Order: sequence, then C-alpha cells, then structure tokens
Amino acid sequence: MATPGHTRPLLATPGHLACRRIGHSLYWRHGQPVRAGTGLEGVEKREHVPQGGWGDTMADTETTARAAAVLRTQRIETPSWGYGNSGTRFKVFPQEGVPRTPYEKIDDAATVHRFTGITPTVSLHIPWDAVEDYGLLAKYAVDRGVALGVINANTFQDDDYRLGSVTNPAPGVRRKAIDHLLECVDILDATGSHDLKLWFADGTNYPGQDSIRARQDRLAEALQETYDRLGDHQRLLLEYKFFEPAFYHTDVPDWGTSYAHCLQLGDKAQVVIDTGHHAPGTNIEFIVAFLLRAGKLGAFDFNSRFYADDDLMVGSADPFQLFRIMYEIVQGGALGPDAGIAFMLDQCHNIEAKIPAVIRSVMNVQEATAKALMVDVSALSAAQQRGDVLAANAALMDGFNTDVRPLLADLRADMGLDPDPVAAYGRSGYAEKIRAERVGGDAAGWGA
Ligand code: PSV
Ligand code: MN
Repeated sequence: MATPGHTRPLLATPGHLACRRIGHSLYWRHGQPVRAGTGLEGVEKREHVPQGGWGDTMADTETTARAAAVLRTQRIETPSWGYGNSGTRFKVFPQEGVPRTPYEKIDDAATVHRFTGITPTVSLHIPWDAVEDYGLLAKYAVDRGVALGVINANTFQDDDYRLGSVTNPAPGVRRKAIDHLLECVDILDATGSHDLKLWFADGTNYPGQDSIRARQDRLAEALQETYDRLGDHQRLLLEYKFFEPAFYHTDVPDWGTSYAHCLQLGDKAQVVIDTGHHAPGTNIEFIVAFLLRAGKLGAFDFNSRFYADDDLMVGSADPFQLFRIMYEIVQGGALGPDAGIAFMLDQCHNIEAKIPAVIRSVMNVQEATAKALMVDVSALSAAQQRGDVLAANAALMDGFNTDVRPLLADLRADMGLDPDPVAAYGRSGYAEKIRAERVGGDAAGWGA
C-alpha cells in the first residue's frame, strides 16, 4: 500500500507508459476495438512491446499517454461530513465505526487518500467541525498526509434562521450570520486554507412572505462585508440551489444569480456548481463552459441525483453527464491544480459504507475524466469545422465509450497504489479497526 506522496515521478516519455503498459488494454477507436485485455495481464511482457506497437495508431498511443500524465495530476477534495452519519428527514441509519470528532474524520480522509493517491485535502464544515485550535487540526492533517481544504460556512441550522440568515428581515439575525461568515475567514487564516464556500438556505415558502428585491440587497451587503475581509490569496465561493429548504423562492437559486453577485464583488469571488442543485434536464456542462470562459468557475460540489438533491455517489446516476462536464473542464484547460478549481465531493452516504463509497466516487470522477481525455479532439474539431454533425457526435461518443479502467489500473500501479482501491481498502482491516476503536462518544452526523 502506498502512503500519501509515495508516487513515482512522471514517466519519462508519453510513449513509454502507453506502449509499455496500456497497450494490452481494451480501447475503442472509431467504433473498433484496439486491443483487449485487463491492462495488467501484460506487465510481464511489457519490455518486449515495441514503441507504438500496441495502439491502433501512434496518435492513439500518444492520447493515452497524455491522458495518463494528466490523470496523475488530478486532485479531488473529500468532505468531512461524508464520513459522518447522514440520512433523510425520515431516518438516519447509524453506522459502526463512524468518526466522533473532526480528527477522526481526518483519519478517514487520510485513509481514502492512501488508496486513491489523488485526494490530499478535506473540506470542513463549521460548526460541524469546530475545534478549539484550528492550527492544531491543520497540523494533525498534515501529519497524516492530507491538508485542510475549503471551509464551508453553515448558516442553516440555527433557530434564528427560520426566516433566513444573511437575508433575514431582522438586522440582528443578519449580523449574527455575517459574523459567522467572518469567523470562517478567521478559520481560513488559522488553517492556511484559501477558500470560503457559502451556501445559503435562505428563501421564502410563500408568495408575499418577504420582498425578493430587499433580500437581494441584504445578500449583496453580507457578501460585500465578507469579501472585504478576505486576504489577497483567499476566495469567496458562492453556491446556488434552486429549492430546499425554501420552496417558493431561493435567494441564490441559480448560476446566473451567483455569477452576478460574484461579478459585482470582484476577482476573488467565484461560482460553485453543485451537480445536484439543478432542475431535471439542466445542461450543466453549458454552465461549466460559460463560467470557465468568464473566469468565474471556482469549484464543484460533485454528487449524483435522480430526483432532487440526492447527494448520491457522483457518477452513479448519470455517468454520461459527468463525462460531459469533465470534457468541458478538460477542453477549458481547467483540470490541473494551477487552474484553481476546487473539485470537491459533497455527498451523504446514508445506507452504504462511507469510506469505500468515497473511494468509489473518486474513481468515478477519474473514469469520467479519463474518457474525456480520450476524445480525439482533432477528429472532433475537424468534424465540427466541416459541419459533420454525425462524425462530431461519434468522435465525442468514442471517448465516452472507451473502457478506461485498465488505463487507470495501470496508472495506479505506476503511482505505487493498488489498482483496485475499493478492494484494497476492504483487505486493509481499517474498517474493522475503526469499528473496534470508535466505541462510545457521539458519532458525527448532521448537526454534530
Ligand atoms: C446544500 O444542499 C449543500 O449542497 C451545501 O453545499 C451544504 O454546505 C451541503 O449541502 C451540506 O451537506
Ligand atoms: Mn453543495
């Protein structure tokens, strides 16, 4: 098992990886299988494989090698609350071994990173993860091979917020909510994190309940005061959601509202796309493309939904949608850490084991990204230029239909990881260990 940071340097040349290992794998190009296999079965024979000998063409080999090099740099942040108990408003089914403290959540996040190799940060939610000394918590994380990431503010679980937080008609409640946001910036300072993520449960349930326009003014004021408190290297990330818990109107319902507020605030304000926060059928990849072009895409909260904000494992409900999103990210040059997009999970594992569910989610994002990287962009762009609708669509679908699991298994082996992280976690004994150790105390969960 690898430890965080235990990765080998990038392979010398793109062709090296592609020809040496990936050549045995099953890839589809232009509707034809290129080579069948598991991708690992040929490890013994790989020294005998000639450069370029396994791919359909050298271009395929290069695409594969480039994909592997990019995938190695991918980073996904896991949420502290994804390790705690959660449920619906009907029932929370508690699980054994669930963390009782932010420290134990970090232990679980570090464990996920040990098996995935690409999840070196964990987001916190305040006050769920409130501690006396955030500097100590940050050090605890680093000692375990991870770092603290985005700080999520929480102005949705206090009795005072019945009519809203920063948009509440009562100035005293607004003050309290803004003070919490400012406290979260203090936490950024203490942890060394860069990003403050804001989601407001604010809205109304009935027409006429409050002035929609006045609430926009109050929202803008609160955002401005928070923005003004940010350091040069810090960002305000504004998330939107079109419903829940408010049912008539929400104060930040959509990307356009978030974008308009961020634009008014300035460069350090960007939009968060939570993939579960749209009406059914919304074209999320359009939003990605638009915000990227405008330099206003700051982060993702990844999860899957069938009906509402289901918070299921990302990629489980609609892998094709995830592929289309990642394709826009790849085409927008926004995948690498330098692009400054925080790729986070925001999920609740209500009935499934939490740690393997997080690992599976990370793998799903990796698979969608790998497929996006396998799109033959020159064929696609040529088809687009000549207006060949069918060929363009086929070029994109070829990417989606590529079986990238062997590529990723090979990549993990190259990174010193187990090719099958979920199985490796299962064998590791960690689940049994936390079940035995985490007895007594209050399991973390909603409100904890
Ligand atoms: C709201 O539904 C949300 O997506 C926000 O990101 C919250 O911080 C998070 O869920 C809480 O799970
Ligand atoms: Mn979210």
